[in-house]
Formats: sequence, structure tokens, C-alpha cells
Amino acid sequence: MRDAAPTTIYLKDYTPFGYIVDSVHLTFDLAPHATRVKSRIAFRPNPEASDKTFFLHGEELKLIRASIDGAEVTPDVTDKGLTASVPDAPFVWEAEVEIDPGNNTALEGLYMSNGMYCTQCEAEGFRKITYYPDRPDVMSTFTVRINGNLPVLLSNGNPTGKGKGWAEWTDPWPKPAYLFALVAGDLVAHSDGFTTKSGRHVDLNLWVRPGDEGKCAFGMEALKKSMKWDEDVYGREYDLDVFNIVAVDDFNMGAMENKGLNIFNSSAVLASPETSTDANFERIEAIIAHEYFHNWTGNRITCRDWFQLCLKEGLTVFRDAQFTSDMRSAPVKRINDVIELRARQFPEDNGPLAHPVRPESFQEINNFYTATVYEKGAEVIGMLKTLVGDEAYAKALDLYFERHDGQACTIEDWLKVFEDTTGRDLSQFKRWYSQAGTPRVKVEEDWADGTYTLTLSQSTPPTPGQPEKLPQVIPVAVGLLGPNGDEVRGTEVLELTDARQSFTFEGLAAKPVPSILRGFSAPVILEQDSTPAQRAFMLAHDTDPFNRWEAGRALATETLLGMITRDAAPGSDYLDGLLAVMRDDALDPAYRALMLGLPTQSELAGMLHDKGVTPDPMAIWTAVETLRQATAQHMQDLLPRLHSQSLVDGPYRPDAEQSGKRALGSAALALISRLDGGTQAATEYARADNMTLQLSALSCLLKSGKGEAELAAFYEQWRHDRLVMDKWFGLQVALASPDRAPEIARRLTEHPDFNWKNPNRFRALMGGLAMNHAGFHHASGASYELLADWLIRLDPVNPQTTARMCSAFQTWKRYDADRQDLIRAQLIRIAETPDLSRDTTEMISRILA
Ligand code: 0A1
Ligand code: ZN
Repeated sequence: MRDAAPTTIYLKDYTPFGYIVDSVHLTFDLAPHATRVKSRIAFRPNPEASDKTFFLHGEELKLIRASIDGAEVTPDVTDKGLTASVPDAPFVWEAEVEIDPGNNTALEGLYMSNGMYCTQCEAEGFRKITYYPDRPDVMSTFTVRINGNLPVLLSNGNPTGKGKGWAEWTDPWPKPAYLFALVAGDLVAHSDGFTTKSGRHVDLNLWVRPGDEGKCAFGMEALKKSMKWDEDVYGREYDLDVFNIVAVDDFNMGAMENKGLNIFNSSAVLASPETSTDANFERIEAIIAHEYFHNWTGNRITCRDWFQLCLKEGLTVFRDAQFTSDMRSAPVKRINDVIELRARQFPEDNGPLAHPVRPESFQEINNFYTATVYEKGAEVIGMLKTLVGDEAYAKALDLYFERHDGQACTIEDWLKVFEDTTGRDLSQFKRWYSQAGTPRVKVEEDWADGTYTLTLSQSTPPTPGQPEKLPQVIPVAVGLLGPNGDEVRGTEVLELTDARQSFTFEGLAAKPVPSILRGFSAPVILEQDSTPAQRAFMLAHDTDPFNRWEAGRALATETLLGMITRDAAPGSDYLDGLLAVMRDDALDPAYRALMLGLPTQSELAGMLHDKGVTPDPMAIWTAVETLRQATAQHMQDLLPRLHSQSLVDGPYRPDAEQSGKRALGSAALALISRLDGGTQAATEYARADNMTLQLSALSCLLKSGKGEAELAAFYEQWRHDRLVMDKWFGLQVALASPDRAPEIARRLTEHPDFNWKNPNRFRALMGGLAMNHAGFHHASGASYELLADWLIRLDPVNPQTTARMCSAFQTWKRYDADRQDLIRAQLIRIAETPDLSRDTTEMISRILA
């Protein structure tokens, strides 16, 4: 391992930096292997700080010279940074360093992608560019001069000068270094403009590699919609003369909200109907919005330290979800978010990687850009809004922006604006930020003399480092249905604050059927003993769209669990209930498509484990296949009509309406393929004129064990398109039959187009394998070994992407002793690799613990 003793950083140890930065001037002389960075930084002592150590972070830098107030100095330099003695008065620090972007494969700091210079500074990448107090509570204005013989030279803020081979940018808004960005390359712009509500004209540019111009229009429209929405809904205006977005092929994450210069993974911004699916379009719209919304929630108001990451991420995810709900269908968005939460956050919260929404310690902050911080962080904000109401939420947000603009804040600051606007005491609510683990809420009912009593109990299982949990504030949205299906009580929010609490409803004519946790009002696991008939009743009648879907999902889940554990046959409650919903043409096609979905095999494994049953991946796979087959047969007559939904009128539009129809049509085609062996899918493949339909047909063929010819044709058609080729790699592995998955994955790693240093390509293949539950858990252990081989290979090249991919192993303790032994052996093999990165070391040791 690289660090003999990895250091742990604690929230409780926070102290402010000893100096305030008044201005930063940077000059870059770009060269692939010897970029020179000159910095001139005005410091002054921070009256609020007692520790006056002058330590500047700096890693992988060659220090050429340094001076203080013009006098050369020789600082003490280590591989983490430097210290120097400085005056007890304002002073100017100057330094020159040399860096090697051409050999920066970690994609953190200044690096190169296809000849283009690009930066990624969040969380701690700026220290690989120059010596600096690289912490989010140190904010300053930046002026940046870029010298380089490239047509496009970009940085944050407004352009303030330009000539042949140089450009200067000035960012008037104080910002932490993690929001710094620089881009230089041979790029072309898709340009547009936006006028803010106070009349500021903003130039908008989406910069891409020549050849990608045709994939910009959708992203640009999404940007303009986001700018308008943030004005309309949050009263937030853009604050610079230009907003630039750059697409880059090599990027560890989705995108980055650098001030005025957002940098996007090309997969998160480039789109065209021929090359992108409806789901890609929706994701792009959401990510553009997310990064844009960060301009206020993240940039104007930033985080005091990285423990507060959820302050910007939870809130910004919540805001982008509101945006998507407004642009598309709110129930569909909510259901999709809950599906994602259960697939990605619940396993994290219920396994060795569990951590609070606001972690209290870390070794490598890059390992905490997690579903818990982001998605559970957003759920916590949703609960707060539910508890205080829409009006108070709006007031609290206004106060937040007014009180904290220009500051680096904490969760305490955030909660205080809610306390001050509502007079509520949020100290118990705050446990959502400090307690890890998913609370279980158990439901008991009682009925006597026209009074219905609902008793709710909560408990949260222990998580690493947190053996005991205290009760949390859980908003439980409840409605009551009468025996004929009419709603007898509309939605009301019960506040569960005790370990066990009863709520009564009086004056009812008959025992009602409760619809609990409407809209998924809290990120908990609801334990409710309902019979299949009761679930079917809710599936038919619930007026809350989320809970109606949830009733179908619960029926499907219980059906599958019965098939797995008791060899039960698929019951008619599920099949008939589903059929009735599918027949109801008044229901949104997108919603019906969601109804056809099933829990993932990994989720089922988690549920079995929770019930004390060791999950058998093959048994789970078989049950899902059997239920799918039974569903296809049961709905046989209806399927052609459902499938015809995907043939929409008019030109392709990736909007909610058309994409919902295609989603339903594709789900129907998947069932049809089970009955006709893929005959119709082959026809559909041949006539598909957009990627959504092409890929759905190809998926059906692959699942039917066919599609060899189509796969080859697809390759020939799209081999020049990087993003489509990611799909080609991913699909084959994700859809391979369990027995063939490890071998197919291994063979693809030998493919000349498997450019494993590109994070998108690596993730497509290895992520596809991890998603293929039964294939990944192949009893031979071949998939575990293959993934471990590649993690070991990637780690020295790109620790961040390696560490993130380690989470494929996080659920390992659910499985049988043989599989556990196989996985443990691979985890140990990774851990024992010489010079393993800090990122991967931390992940593997937490997973193994
Ligand atoms: N702040 C970005 C995500 C992001 C985080 C870390 C990165 O590098 C380690 C890159 C991007 C967002 O929330 O979109
Ligand atoms: Zn974000």
C-alpha cells in the first residue's frame, strides 16, 4: 500500500485556515509535458484563526521558484505541500511550478484528453496545479491568463482579454479552488443566448470536438430551461456574462459545476436521436440542470469543509429532481428516483460502506461522492420540505440565499434557516445527517367502534461505528381508502418521532385500507403485513400514483420471494392486477411501463438476506425468468397493442410523452420476444430509426440468445461513435446469460476497442458485468477474478474510477460461504497489491471490515 499509515480526517478537528486570500492571479504556459503555472496570491492573516501555520497544499508539482513580497524564499516541501514563514501582515506569495498534464491519467488536476487540456479540481485536484490552501472555506477572486497555441482557451468568469495564443479570464465571484477550471483545445461551439429576468444578456456556449456539433442542440435547450426554471421557482439569476459548457471524453464522473465553465463527461451532454436513448436524453437534461443549479447551491454558497458535501449535493439533487418533475411527469420521476435509491443507496446504507449523509471521518474524500451523500441527502431535504410545508420551505430558502451568499457553510447553517423561519426545533431531525442506516418502519393496525388506529414503530439496524440508533423524525404520508376503493381520508403527514407511536382516525364507517408512505415520503423500509389481495386492491384503487405503483411492486416482490423460497407458482393477484393496469389506456404509458418492471435481482438478494435466507443468485435468476415468461403468457393478447404504442406520430422527440410510449412499447416487445423467440424483435431492429428502438430490439434479441448478426452490424454501424460503442460493450455483458457472462466479459476485454483507460469504456464493461447479478456471482468466481484483475490494473492509472468500481463487492457478505471465500480472496489480493492507491485502499479495507 502506498501510504504506510493512511491518515483519517475528522469533522471534529475542523479549524479555519490562518490566512485569508484576497486575490489569485494565475498564468499558464501550456505544454503537454511541461506546463508552467505562475501564481500570485494576496494573503492576509485571518483574525478568526489561531493556528497561523502557512501550509499550502501541493502534490506532484515541481517547484521552480517561490517568493514572498518579491523576495525569493525556500519553503519546506513534502509530497503533500509546503510550509514557509510569512509576515504577520498582508503579503504577496508568488510561485512557479511545472506540471505534466500529458501523463496525468488520474484525470484529476490538469490533464489531457484527445489533445485537449482540461481540469478537474473537485475535491482536491487544485493542489496538483499549484501550491494553494486547497480547501473549500478559502474563497477568492481569480484572474487567469492562458498562453497556448490552441484555438480555444477558457477559464472561469468573464473574458477580459484575448490575443493570438493567449486569453485572459476574470472571475469576479469569490470561489474555492475546487471550482477552478481551465480548458484549451481545438473545439467548436454551439452557441446561443439567454436574457435573465433582470435583463443581463448571457452568452451560452457548448464546446465540443469537431464532429460533435450535431449533438449539442438538446443540451443547449436543457440549459436555457434550467436557467428559466431557477429564476421562476427559486428566484435565482445567473451572474456572469457567459456560461460555457465543455464536453470531454475522459472524465471520472458525470459533470462538474466549475464557476461559469461547467465540464461534462461527453456521455452527460452529447445527444442525438440516432445515437442516444430516451433515458440518455432525460439524464442529460437532469445533469445540465444539476450543474447549472450548483451556481447558487454550491458556488455562491459553498461548503465549509468536505464533510458538508451534502449541503451542496443533497440540495442540488433535490432541486434537479424538482426540475425534472416539472419538465416531465412528477410521479414517473418519483418512482424512478425510488428505484434508483433502492438499487444504489439502500445496499450502501445496509452494508460495510454505510456512512451518514454527513460523514464524520474519511481517508479519501473522493470515496464519499456516494448515493448516500447525493440521493439520501436529497431525500432528507424532501422530508424537511414535507414537514415544514411548501411555503415555509420557500421562505427558508430565500433566507438561506440572503444570509449565506458568498459564504462557506455547514449543515448547522442550513438547518438554522429552517428553525428561524418556522420556529421548529430541528435537533432530532438532524439525526438524519448523523445516523447511517435505513430505518425500518413497522405497521400495526387496530379497528374498534369507528376508530382506526395505526401504530408505527421505527428501528435502524447497526452500521459500522454506530451500534445504537436513536429514533428519527419520519414524515409518513398516509391516506385511507374505504372498502369500495374510494378515498375516505386524503393524504395527511404523520410525524413519527418516537420508537413506537399510535395515530388515530375517528368517525369512519368501515375499517379502512391504509395507503402508507405515499410519495415515498421518507427513505425507509416499510414493513407491512398485507395479503396479496390487499396489495391487489391498492394496485387497483390507490389514488396516490406512487403507492399504486408500490403496491404492484410489492406484489411482484412477494411473488418472486415465494417462488424462490417456497417454489410457489406465480399468483393470479399479481398477474391479473397487472393485466388490469396494462389494459387501462387512461394511464400514462410511462407509468404503465414502470408497472411492468420488477425489482432487480440484487435487490431480491438483499431482501432474502434481510429475512435470514442466503440468496442463491441462480435461483433468483430462474424465478425472474419464470415470472417474466408467465407474465408474457398472461398478457399475450394485449401485447401487440401495448407494443404499437412505440410507433409514435411525427418526428422523434425525447420528451416525456414520446419516451413514455417507447418505454411501454419496448417493455411489451421484451415480453413478445419470450413468446416468439425474437422474431418480431429482429423486424423491429431492422426498421429502428432511433437509438431507443434500436437498442431495445437488440436487447430483446440478445436475451433470446439471438442477435449475433445484429451485434456485428451494430458494431460496423457505430464503431466510429465512442458513446454508442460504450453501449455495445455494456449491453452484451449486462444481458449475457449467467453461465456465459464471465467469458463474454473476458473476451471483450481483449477487443481492440476496449480502451480501458477511458472511464466510460471501463465502466461500460465492468459495470455491465456487475449489473448482471447471476453472471457476476457465477459460482466459479470467474467474474470476481476478472473484475479484481482489472481493478488492480487500473488502480495505478486512475485510482478514483478504480475505487468507485470496488463497490461491486460491497454486498459480498450476503452470499453463501463459498462465494464469500471467493470474493474475500479477491479483495485480499487487491488489498495486497504493492503501492495500491489511498482511494482503493480505503474502499477495500472498509468492504473487508
Ligand atoms: N460536483 C459534481 C460531481 C463531481 C464530483 C467529484 C468529481 O471529481 C472527483 C467530479 C465531479 C456534481 O455533483 O455534479
Ligand atoms: Zn452536484
